[in-house]
Amino acid sequence: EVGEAVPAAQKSSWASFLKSIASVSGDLSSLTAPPFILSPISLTEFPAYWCERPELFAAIADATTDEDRSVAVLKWFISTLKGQYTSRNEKLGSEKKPLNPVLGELFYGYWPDLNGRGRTNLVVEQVSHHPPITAYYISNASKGLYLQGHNAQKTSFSGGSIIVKQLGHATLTVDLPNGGKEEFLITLPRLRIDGLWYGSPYIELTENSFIQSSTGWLSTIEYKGKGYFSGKSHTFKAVLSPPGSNNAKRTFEGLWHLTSKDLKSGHTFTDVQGPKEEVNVAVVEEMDDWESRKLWQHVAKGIRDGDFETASREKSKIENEQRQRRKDELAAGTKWELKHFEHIESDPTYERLGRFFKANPPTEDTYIYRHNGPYDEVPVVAAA
Ligand code: CLR
Repeated sequence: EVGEAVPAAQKSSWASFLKSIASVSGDLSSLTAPPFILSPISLTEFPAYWCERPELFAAIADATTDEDRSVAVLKWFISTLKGQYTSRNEKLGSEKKPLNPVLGELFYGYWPDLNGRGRTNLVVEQVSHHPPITAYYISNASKGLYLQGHNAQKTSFSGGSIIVKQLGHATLTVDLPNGGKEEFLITLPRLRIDGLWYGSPYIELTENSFIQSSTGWLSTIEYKGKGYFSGKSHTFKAVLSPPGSNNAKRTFEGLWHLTSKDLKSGHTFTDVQGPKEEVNVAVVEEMDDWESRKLWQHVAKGIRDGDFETASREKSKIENEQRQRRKDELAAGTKWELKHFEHIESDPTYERLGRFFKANPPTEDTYIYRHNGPYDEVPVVAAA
């Protein structure tokens, strides 16, 4: 029988949802799911997971050698995985179906300057609705750190699990003390969503992802889950190789949701058991109408209160308004303008750095930040 974690009244609806996933491959965002699996949080909030340990992000700027900088980037990256991939289980009881952002939806936030780590700002914009694509920019200007990325997903169904191929990538630019810049290309792991049959989905990461520095240092991260051969869930092994070589100079291994070790020294590499810092956002009353938590507030309240009639009525309002907008644009021959990002067909950083490790695909598009977010300082014009 389906779903020990599924409320009795929703079992048949969960079964048909699973069937529809199996047949509709590609984009799950528009499938109707039973209420128990709905999350009140929009996908535009997800880029905040990149910076919930702001001191690890800031620490990238303190590294003094190319090798150490690549190690610091890897350490920060691995330390984000717990938040990215297990936090809904902790907060909401299982992985859930996030709200599907509307075109132009925004999410702004920041982490304050504490203990000399500098302030980190976040700007997110939904740059496509169909297929859903989310662009983001995270910057700590006082440390000279700029992360730009976008993500989309291609889903399929296999062996009772949802397989999610992440499309998109991130680039991290680091201002160096000598006035130069170092760039990192960050690719994203593949996800498998297990536990569907029982109605308690959770994510396992699979295959590889890469972090390629413009200095030539490359981190190759391999992900494994609970396997046939005594493997534990959320296992990773990362190998750091120097410019022009495939040989491991450093190896890091462990569980990305708990701790890992630097195999050379035997010291702890990552430890994410301590608390993380959620992003700070404005109060809803002061938000722009397009900001996620304001836009979805009534839907989210309905979901949280278990009032799914209100949730679905409010959701329809938003969707109808969007449909009308698209019709009006078509009639007027205009098109929706992105607010904070500019789309370009091929990302030169991706192509240049991707060549080092034969990135697949060899080119990708990107969204360039316009530096016009609410927390970007107005440049000071020097007095004459
Ligand atoms: C978005 C980008 C983040 C990491 C991340 C984590 C969870 C992923 C999400 C991404 C994309 C949407 C996602 C979600 C888990 C479940 C959800 C794949 C990659 C799908 C659309 C919902 C499936 C529905 C079942 C839970 C029933 O950096």
